[in-house]
Amino acid sequence: MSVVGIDVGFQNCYIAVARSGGIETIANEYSDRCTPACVSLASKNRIIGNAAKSQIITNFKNSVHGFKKFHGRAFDDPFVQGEKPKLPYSLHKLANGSTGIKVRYLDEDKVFTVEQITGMLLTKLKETSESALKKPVVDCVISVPGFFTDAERRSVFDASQIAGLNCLRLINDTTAVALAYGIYKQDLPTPEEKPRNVVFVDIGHSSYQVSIAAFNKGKLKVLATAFDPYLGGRNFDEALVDYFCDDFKGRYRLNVRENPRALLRLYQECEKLKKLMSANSSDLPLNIECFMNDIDVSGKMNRGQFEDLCSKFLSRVEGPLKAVLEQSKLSRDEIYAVEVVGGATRIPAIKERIAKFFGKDISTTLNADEAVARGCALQCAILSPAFKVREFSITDVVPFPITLRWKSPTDDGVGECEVFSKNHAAPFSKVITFHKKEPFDLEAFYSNPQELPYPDHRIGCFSVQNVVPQPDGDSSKVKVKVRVNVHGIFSVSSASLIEKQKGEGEDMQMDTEPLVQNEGKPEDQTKMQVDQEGQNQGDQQNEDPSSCSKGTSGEKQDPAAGGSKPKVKVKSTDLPIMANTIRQLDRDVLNNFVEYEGQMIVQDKLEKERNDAKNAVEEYVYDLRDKLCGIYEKYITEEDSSRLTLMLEDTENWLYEEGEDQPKQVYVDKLDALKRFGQPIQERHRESEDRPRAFEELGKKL
Ligand code: ATP
Ligand code: K
Ligand code: MG
Repeated sequence: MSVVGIDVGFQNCYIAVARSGGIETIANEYSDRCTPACVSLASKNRIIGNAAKSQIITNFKNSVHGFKKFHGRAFDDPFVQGEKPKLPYSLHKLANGSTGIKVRYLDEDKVFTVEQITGMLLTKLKETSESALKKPVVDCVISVPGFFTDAERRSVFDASQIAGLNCLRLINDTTAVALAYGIYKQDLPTPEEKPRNVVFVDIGHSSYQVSIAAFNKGKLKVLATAFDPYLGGRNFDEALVDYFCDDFKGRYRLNVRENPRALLRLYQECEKLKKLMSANSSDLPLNIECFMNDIDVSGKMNRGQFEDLCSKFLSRVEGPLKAVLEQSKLSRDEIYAVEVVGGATRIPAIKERIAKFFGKDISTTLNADEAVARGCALQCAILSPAFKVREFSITDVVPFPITLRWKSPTDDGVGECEVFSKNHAAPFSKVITFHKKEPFDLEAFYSNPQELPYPDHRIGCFSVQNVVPQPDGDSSKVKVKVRVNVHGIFSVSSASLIEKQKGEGEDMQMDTEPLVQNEGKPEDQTKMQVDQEGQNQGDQQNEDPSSCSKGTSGEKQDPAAGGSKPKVKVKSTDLPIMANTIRQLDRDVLNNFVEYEGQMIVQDKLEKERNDAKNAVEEYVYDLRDKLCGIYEKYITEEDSSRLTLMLEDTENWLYEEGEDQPKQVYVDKLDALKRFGQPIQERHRESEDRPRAFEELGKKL
């Protein structure tokens, strides 16, 4: 079983794999360790990754990129509406209100969901890792931004299922980085000593995340996280594009914004220029030939100018740093190091601001591009029973507090309780006790809509069913387990009805206030501590992130029965829970997507075989033609040679004309036909090559 970690970036994806020698980042068929998050749809197949990126300009309407943040978002979502005019491809409102992506595929108009598009990208990444490892890849850990809400996380998880992956954990980007930082450190403080506090900053193409983690030997605990979900390298590209659009309008009278192709080219050139400016502070040129209306354009920019252009973005660097430090309650001198990753942290002005805020040099000991993927692979290794890895416990945080609300006879008709506070440890389960006579609904939502980078603060409604009063007509005690699971997703995961036994009635709590009981142990402590023996943790593996236990779990212990009190005999019955979470993809629809992805994979494979067959003909033509004037010259009569040359020329012309687009078999037959002439010459050549060699061998023996 392979152990793989995947960083699905807004712009760049990386795959890392755990091997006995350590963690390695995998290169794709272009020997590139970075696979662009780009999917291009065509009339015969899908083109994904590097090849798709090179089509962004030529096939702009069907080359989908910049889609990561559409996960879990409605079409009417203000973020989606804000992105829409900037995209070269079309968005489309789906029947369930979600964001669809409209493209031409197999010569038909098609609307794909974002789960399908990410599913395609993940299929590509899966295939890349399979061809590097030469074995199937199923288990993996995938990174998500720490600020992703439940709807976004579920959507990414669904994408992994479409690609046939078994995602053991959706891990927060900076948590993966913290793991990659800590697991191999030999000099961490012992558990009794003061922990080592490290700040992790990740600024990618689309967003900015920061967290502080406390390390001791064998463990890391995230203390706090903060974000600017809308600040990343793309803002800096946009600032340059805006500048040059104005510049070119003034100097060349060009309206670049009206020409999607030119605009895309300008984006690419501006990104290159931005990267150059990170290494160079002098004036740098920007030249684009045949840019628009046959006009060549040129401009220039230097780092100082660039920083002025981007001052409003640069001033946003400090906010999250301040927020994370405040939440952690640490002082600056309690920070051991500030580690930065993500491409945009290469911008000198960003680095300077981070260093200035913490009053210390920033460290770049981690690979800025690959650290997230490497952390994912390490987490996958820890979770996989198939792999032995050093024991390391990870405690993450709940980034946005979560509240439960229910109907209550007192409290103005509604009861409410914050079940997970900000920065509460995660994953984590809690048991809440209710006193009810009938089925009831628990509505879960994020407590502070104003801090949420998502327009809907609801999480979902969980109906606890089959609740009945006690035989004497009293309320029943209902224990409800709520949790934030390993993917960072909330659920009401189980419920049970506790039946009074004789003699127990007196000390029952009759209030309607819930009794919140921490289960004592964060889930993480039991789930993450995979020891060298590779302990099986089967129950965690195939977890549906939104599933609720339908009354099959074995949670029968009465938390109140613990401690010093004498044990009370109780009978507990598991209750079914109906979950209705927001923007949840219907399971039947998901299954159809899984099936459709399979069909598209087959289609791509057939198209690849067809293309390979065509290329084989072309290669044979070139190869034989070269050899006819070279090494084969002696083995064919002049007359035959010119006949064959003519035939090769015909084939070449055919390949550009009616042979351009034929079924695979046509190419196979064509190649066979050519080989009938070519092979005898090849044979004669080989025989004559072999003859002297055979004599030599014979000579040696004699
Ligand atoms: P996200 O984390 O937002 O999902 P991502 O993971 O795809 O995005 P990264 O690969 O970390 O993003 O970073 C890509 C960004 O970094 C791009 O905006 C790119 O232009 C920028 N970048 C890369 N190298 C440099 C450089 N030398 N100077 C400036 N910017 C750079
Ligand atoms: K990345
Ligand atoms: Mg990233």
